Amino acid sequence: MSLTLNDIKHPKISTWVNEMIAMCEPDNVVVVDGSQEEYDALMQKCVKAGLATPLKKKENCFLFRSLPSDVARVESRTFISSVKEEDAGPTNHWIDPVELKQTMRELYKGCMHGRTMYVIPFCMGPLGSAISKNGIEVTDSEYVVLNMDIMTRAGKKVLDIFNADPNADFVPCLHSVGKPLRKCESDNGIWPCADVEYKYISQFPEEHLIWSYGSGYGGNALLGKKCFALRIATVLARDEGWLAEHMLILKLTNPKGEVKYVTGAFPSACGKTNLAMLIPTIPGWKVETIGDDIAWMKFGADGRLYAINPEAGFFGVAPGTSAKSNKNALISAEKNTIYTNCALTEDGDVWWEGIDYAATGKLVDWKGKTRDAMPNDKAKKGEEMAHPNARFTAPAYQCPCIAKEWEDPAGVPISAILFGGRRPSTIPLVHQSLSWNHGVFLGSIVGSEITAASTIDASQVGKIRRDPFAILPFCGYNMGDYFKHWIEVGKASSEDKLPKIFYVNWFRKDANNAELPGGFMWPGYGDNSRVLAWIFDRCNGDDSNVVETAIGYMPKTLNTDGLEECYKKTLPEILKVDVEGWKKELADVKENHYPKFGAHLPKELSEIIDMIQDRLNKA
Ligand code: GTP
Ligand code: SPV
Ligand code: MN
Repeated sequence: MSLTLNDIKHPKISTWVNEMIAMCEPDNVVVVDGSQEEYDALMQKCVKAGLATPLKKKENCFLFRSLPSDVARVESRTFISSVKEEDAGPTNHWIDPVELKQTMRELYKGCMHGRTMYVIPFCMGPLGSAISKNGIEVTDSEYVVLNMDIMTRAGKKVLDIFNADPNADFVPCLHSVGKPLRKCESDNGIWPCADVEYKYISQFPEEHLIWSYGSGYGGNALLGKKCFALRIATVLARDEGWLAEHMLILKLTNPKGEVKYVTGAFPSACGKTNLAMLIPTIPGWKVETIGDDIAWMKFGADGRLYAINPEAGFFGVAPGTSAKSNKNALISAEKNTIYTNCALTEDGDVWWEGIDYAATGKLVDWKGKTRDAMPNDKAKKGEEMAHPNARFTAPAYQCPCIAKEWEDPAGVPISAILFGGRRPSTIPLVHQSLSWNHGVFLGSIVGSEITAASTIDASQVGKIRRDPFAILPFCGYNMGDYFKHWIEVGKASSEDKLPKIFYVNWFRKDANNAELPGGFMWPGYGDNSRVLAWIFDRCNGDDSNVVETAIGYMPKTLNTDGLEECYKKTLPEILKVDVEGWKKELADVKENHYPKFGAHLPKELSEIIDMIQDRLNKA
């Protein structure tokens, strides 16, 4: 039943695909139909090639192992190739598009020898939504096809949309693992990719075009995700007056049954999936999931922002995921799931650090080495059984707390936007902005410890870097202009209709307090519901539990019923304004962060910083 090139009736797509075939010279071409039979056959091809291991313990689940040089996004090899360097801005890597295309064409020439080219018609967002957008990914990786099947709406149903309308827009996405095979050569069980210096993850913002070469992993290769839904979509959003964001979307229901929708931008591996699937520790409250990584938000006729999740699955961080921390994620990934770079147990299950039970006997680690399981998961950095950025790819519909409206083409109206990151000091547990522009300021100064999701260089992990709006590696244009766009969005509606903006920090540390697991002053996870409850009430205009401080609105206290004693002791400290810390923070923003943006920095943000500095001086 599989589709061929003749099934594509959209002239521009046919022309583009034929050009890619002429350049990449694949042995075969298949148009992906998105059926279960096709998925199963491709998976069997991977198993036969030694690239995938079926998991005896989990229905229709498979484990892949990548190479150590291909375990995460490679930001140093990611390019925003706009015509003018200034349009890429100070935070992106830039190469002139003519030059970059010339370099990459050389690499792409014949790069699919010995391989099949898969043409994947896919839709980001619910089919038929006015907010959704379509793309075509051409790839020589079966792993990519399988992941795209889970992460996007892919196949015939999207091809039908293109075939019905020869003018239907699409974002062309070219991907190759960059490992052509000689005659009779095969991958021989080794994850195909190119050496780091030949990897290129390139976005051409003016053409809405993506070219990716040399990596098969995650956001480098599943081009609907970070490349399209963020780097290209931020450009589309700027031009069309909406927001494309690195944000989870959750549905929050209070004990009275009232509902509010919340989005949250935290940098990679800083808790979006966990918050989106949280099980509240306070009675009567409920969290359901709309999305765990990306939100597209557009104004409705009523002046409110409506969000959709452009994705159809979760590409979630495995380590740290346990029945205690995120049971809903584990259940989502019980069947029909692809695991990458996890450890394999003797009885055919996956294991990772932080799964919260000891493995017994032998484990095959993510590098394929058989080792004795350790009694606990205290592996030294670099010697983990599962790679710190090991992932599961699971269909969203399998999530036990998926909201019934998660595929509503109209999206859900957003009441609150959260920003956050891993900040061991200074930033309190929660504070609310005094205005929209103050909220934009908070987004612009987001900082976090570097995690394994954003680097293949383990020595960088733990250092703090600014990651404005958690979108630093995903913004398709000048970040200063992106700040300006957020200010403009605020002008397009009124404060009462715009979402309220909050800054949260689950990661305050006190290294000297031996009582605290991991040194964290807040338990996080399900207990974050205590913070969400305050945010919910603030969105209802509840002024009964609030103090106006120098840095914004803060709770006097939170619901602490059932909170562990040690955290009752740390709570007052993390609900305080650290005046001296904030003075240093703002000085750092003024001296080291904002100057990068030069004339692109909106004056509104400089005004906010002066205002907060003034308030701190009086505090
Ligand atoms: P990406 O998929 O890379 O964008 O990551 P994410 O933002 O979805 O992060 P995720 O929810 O997967 O969490 C990553 C890591 O942070 C996991 O190891 C979690 O266990 C840990 N984590 C999540 N929430 C909390 C929290 O509230 N407190 C603490 N201490 N750790 C957390
Ligand atoms: C992230 O790094 O923010 C991810 C994983 O969500 S990836 O899809 O690889 O970008
Ligand atoms: Mn992410």
